[in-house]
Amino acid sequence: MTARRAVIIATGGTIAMKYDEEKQGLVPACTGEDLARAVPGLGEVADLEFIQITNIASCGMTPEIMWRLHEEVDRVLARSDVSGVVITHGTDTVEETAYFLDLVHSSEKPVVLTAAMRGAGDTSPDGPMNILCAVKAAVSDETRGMGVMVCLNEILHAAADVMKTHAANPATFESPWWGPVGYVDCDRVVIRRKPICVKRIRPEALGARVDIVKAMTGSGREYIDFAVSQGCAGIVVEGFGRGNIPPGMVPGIADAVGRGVRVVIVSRTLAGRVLDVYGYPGSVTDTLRAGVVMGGELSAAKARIKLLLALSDNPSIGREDLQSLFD
Ligand code: DAS
Repeated sequence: MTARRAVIIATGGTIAMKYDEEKQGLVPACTGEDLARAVPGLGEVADLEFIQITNIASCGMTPEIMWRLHEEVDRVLARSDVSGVVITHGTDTVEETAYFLDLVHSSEKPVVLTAAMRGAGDTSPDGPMNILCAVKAAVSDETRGMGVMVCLNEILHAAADVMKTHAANPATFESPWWGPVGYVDCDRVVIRRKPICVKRIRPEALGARVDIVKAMTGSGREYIDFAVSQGCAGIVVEGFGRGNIPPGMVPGIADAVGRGVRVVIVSRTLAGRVLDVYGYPGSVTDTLRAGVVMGGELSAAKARIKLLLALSDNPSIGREDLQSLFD
């Protein structure tokens, strides 16, 4: 049988970092190829190719780099000799890049993002096992049609659900309320559920600015006005509970919508839908009157990615069409 082929696209992250005396901390030090070559047995799982897109901490990730990744992924997955793609990334923002790539994904072949909480030179680094599992998942028949996933700690998460939940512990990634989609065992990849209702958005280029404004107790309209003044085409407002916000923010939202800015409300809770169950000032009933779209179960970071792609695809998308994308 011909060996399976995976392409590893490296972007940086702690997985590729080592301690630097001069800088007094972990800094990028290894390429994707360096990392893969140090994983025992990886060559028996698949033939590998390497692309180094960046070597940055993922706090420096941008939508533009995500777009470049998307173009590389499309190009690589169009090849008949490639079974899947692995992307190495920092853990801080991997859930955003994964979600971006999932929304624009168009192949039956999987993309698996992996990362590490410990540096490549640390005692007991988690990177090597994570890379091994990610490559196994990327070339497995079981993951065809699963879209984009994140794999750490032998666990596979759907891009839409995964979240970094702990600042330091290697068991940081969870899919709150829904759980993982599967796991990578020694002998095979086990899939327990498949993502459903993924609405894909494939703009021809990125062309919109979308910012997040977080509601605070006592917030007024200032940060909404600021986002509008910066030329945002969309704003994601992270509210409380069912999506309720301080009443003082609502006039700013109504004015923003009046100027053609799309405003999506999400919740700072880990799970559950934004909904118009209350009738008081600042409730979703109130902000719906002001013209917002309800962001469903998405985190602010992921809703921002979705709104960015939707507005890039169609800058004049109607409110109803936008709402149906978030439903
Ligand atoms: N250094 C951080 C990052 O690049 C954290 C990590 O990768 O674990 O996101």
